[in-house]
Amino acid sequence: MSAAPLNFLTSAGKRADITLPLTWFVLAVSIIVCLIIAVLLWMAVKRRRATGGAAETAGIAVERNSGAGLRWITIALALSAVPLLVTLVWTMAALAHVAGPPRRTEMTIDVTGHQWWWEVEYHGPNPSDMFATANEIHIPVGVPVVVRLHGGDVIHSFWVPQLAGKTDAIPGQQNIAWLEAKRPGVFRGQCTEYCGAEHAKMGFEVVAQPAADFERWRLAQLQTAPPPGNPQQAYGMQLTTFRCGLCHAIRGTDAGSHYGPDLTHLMSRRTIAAAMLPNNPGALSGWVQNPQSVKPDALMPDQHLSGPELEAVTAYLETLK
Ligand code: HEC
Ligand SMILES: [Cu+2]
Repeated sequence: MSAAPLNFLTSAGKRADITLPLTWFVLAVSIIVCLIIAVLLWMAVKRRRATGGAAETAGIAVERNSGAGLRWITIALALSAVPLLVTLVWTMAALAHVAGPPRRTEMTIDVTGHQWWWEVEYHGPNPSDMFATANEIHIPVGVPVVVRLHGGDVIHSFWVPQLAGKTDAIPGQQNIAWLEAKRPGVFRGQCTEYCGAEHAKMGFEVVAQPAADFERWRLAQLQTAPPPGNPQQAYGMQLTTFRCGLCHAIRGTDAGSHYGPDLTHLMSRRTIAAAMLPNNPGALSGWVQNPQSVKPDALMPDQHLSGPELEAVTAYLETLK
């Protein structure tokens, strides 16, 4: 079951724990009700099957219309009200539990939905604790994390089925979601509000880590990019700042735009292009040269670099650990 990354019938988080039993209950009740109706219908048809054509059918209908069945209707209504009532009360209680973040929260992050990727910003007590990343959210295990959701362009929706339900990310408004993972792991998320051509290719991952690993990751993300180590990387850095800095930031270099994903620690991420490609050198240089073939209409144009230019850019990007 864990092989299906968006499987919402397993839970690894506090919020999913609350909604999952309700999901199973409603599913079970629905199946049972459908079965009961099907059986009753089948029995009725079998018992009263007419053999004498239209006249007999009419006769049966008139003959049986004595009002004796009304009692059964009352009983059935009363019976069906019970599971409906249970569902109502349970839903209200579950909503009350998952809606707001718990009172005691230690961490708040900002997540912005863009066509078609996710910007993730971390903060701390000092301005120097702030950094941005993309499409990969790290959280410490067992800590409730408040996620302030924003819409960068159109309405998106933030969903990590194994951790929490859906919350919309709306331009001009701040919605609050929260995540709390029970165990370490990588949990796949997805945009679930149609937001244009590449909506289906707008995924992300939540990486839940033990506190010490998370802290190590956070400190590494705060670093600026290292200087290039050889002439090819230096040439790559020059090209990257010039060609890509219009849209991307690499902290510590002149590339400072936040139009596209922050690339400062690109190589620390498991995937690129909003969880669409594995992050390896082949996929990376393929994406840089021809993003439009992976995600047609993505807001990164094909780059038309020469062979040596692409090699240098890739060599430089690979230093962004
Ligand atoms: C016109 C703006 C623009 C330019 C120029 C541009 N990009 Fe992008 N880039 C984007 C956008 C927007 C995305 C997000 C695309 C998506 O996933 O839908 C992106 C995504 C990426 C990603 C994937 C990042 C991730 O974590 O998923 C990489 C790597 C990347 N660009 C590298 C480059 C390089 C290298 C160059 C220069 C050779 C470049 N880009 C030029 C806008 C741009
Ligand atoms: Cu979408």
